[in-house]
Amino acid sequence: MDKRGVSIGLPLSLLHIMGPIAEKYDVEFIDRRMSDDVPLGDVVCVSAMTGNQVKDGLEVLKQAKADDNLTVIGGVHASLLPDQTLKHEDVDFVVVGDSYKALLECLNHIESTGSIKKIFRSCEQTPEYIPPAYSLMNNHPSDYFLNLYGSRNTLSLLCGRGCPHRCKYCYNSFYNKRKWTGYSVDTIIKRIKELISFGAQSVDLVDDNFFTDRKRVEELCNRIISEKIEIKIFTNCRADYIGKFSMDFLKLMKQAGFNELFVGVESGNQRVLDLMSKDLKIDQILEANRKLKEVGIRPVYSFMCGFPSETWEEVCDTIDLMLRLKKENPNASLTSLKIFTPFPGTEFYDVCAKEGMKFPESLDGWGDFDYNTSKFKNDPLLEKLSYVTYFLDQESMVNFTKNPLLKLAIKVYSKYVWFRCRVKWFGFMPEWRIIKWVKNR
Ligand code: B12
Ligand code: SF4
Repeated sequence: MDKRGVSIGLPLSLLHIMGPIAEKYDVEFIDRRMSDDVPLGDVVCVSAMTGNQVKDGLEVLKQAKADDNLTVIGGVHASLLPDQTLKHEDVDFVVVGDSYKALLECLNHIESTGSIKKIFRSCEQTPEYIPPAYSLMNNHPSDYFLNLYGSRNTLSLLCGRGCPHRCKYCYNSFYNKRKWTGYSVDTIIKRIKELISFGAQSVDLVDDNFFTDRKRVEELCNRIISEKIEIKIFTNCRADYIGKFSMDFLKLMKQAGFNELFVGVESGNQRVLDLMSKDLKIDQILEANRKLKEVGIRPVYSFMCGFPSETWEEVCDTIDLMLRLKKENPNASLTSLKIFTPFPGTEFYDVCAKEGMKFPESLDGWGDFDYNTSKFKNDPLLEKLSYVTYFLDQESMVNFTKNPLLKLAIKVYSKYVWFRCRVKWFGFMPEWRIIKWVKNR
């Protein structure tokens, strides 16, 4: 749990690079999501993705500069906008990309010259695999148990980087240049056993695209089964991949512990899917749904709306697809219809900028860039939909409470939302404010 009582995953970003750094330097590791401590040291390194992590990171960097220390920032945000990031008065160095070697180079530079304001870039084609340095943490890995998909003791694990696809809302084309690197089955098995030794009952694979190499997954499943490793595995998978997988392969996955798959459907309209270069057909989504139903792997489908040029009729196609997927596979879980936010380093970011959307011009501004407030379309109807569509998935909502009266109310309201979505009646809808209030409490 973090300071606010929200469950958070292992801090893999720094754990995956700090091992070799700790062999040469004294490293103190602070997870600011868990503690208010401010790092003390000659060099303070921060990792942040766009948004509130940047904001929190800047507080740390400011304090470090006030204490006369040098500062380094790395991670997704700094890698996507290195020049702008370096301009910040509290940032001395930016490290771009995945490699610990670039950070070592930066630290060597500090030792040898001491001059500041420089960007160090990872030049490796395939970054070397560095095991997460759990021993550097002040916390035990079990403090990072996630309560995901009905399994309480879930720990995060990275089995590879990158993705060969080109979705315009995703950082991959820019950050990973559409390249994929997968770690070996031996490495993954070793890491899974290690997480089990920490008490994990399930793992959340945080890869961009875990299924890029189907043969590797097959080998992994066979190893898990033959070594009788008791673990549940959660990760995401493209619908077109599932459509192409044989039933035998899906059964093997299920036997190995893949009980749920997160599937990014995004839109129910072919033009919009093509617009975002999703390279996915509606038929493939329906086929994936049929196969997952047959094999008994529960899909969790996600959806977005509010893309540049998307019409209301196209949003309605997505609502229709949400209803159809759930109807044809009642075991499926639906996320609510999320409103699209363009992140830096994606093709849609440039599209939205051309369409007139204003983006922060400084690192401070990116700290306030929030997926709740920085949408391309600020359409009140879409906002209402993003809240009420939580209730299309009655089973998931009902599980949020033990109160039988509340459960009954959710069931009744869920039927009402289904009716609204079926006939596309989104007129008088005062209840969305209550849902918003409860959700953001
Ligand atoms: C797990 C995850 C989460 C978790 C939290 C993760 C966390 N660390 O706090 C949760 C579910 C909470 C989450 C939420 C969100 N996420 Co997220 N998430 C991921 C995911 C799947 C894995 C992150 C991870 O652990 N990666 C593994 C580590 C090892 O990789 P890494 O962080 O890139 O670190 C490497 C390098 O960047 C570098 N590095 C990192 N830090 C540093 C620091 C220094 C000093 C140096 C030298 C190097 C360095 O070295 C590391 C090792 O190679 C990534 C996608 C991915 N596969 O990475 C998306 C991703 C990071 N998330 C993303 C987004 C958009 C979001 C949300 C906005 C989504 C949403 N709409 O709700 C929110 C925002 C949360 C916030 N601002 O706080 C985007 C980030 C885009 C961006 N511009 O920052 C990503 C890339 C997904 C994507 N395909 O676009 N997320
Ligand atoms: S959204 Fe998924 S499939 Fe598309 S580029 Fe990103 S990781 Fe790959």
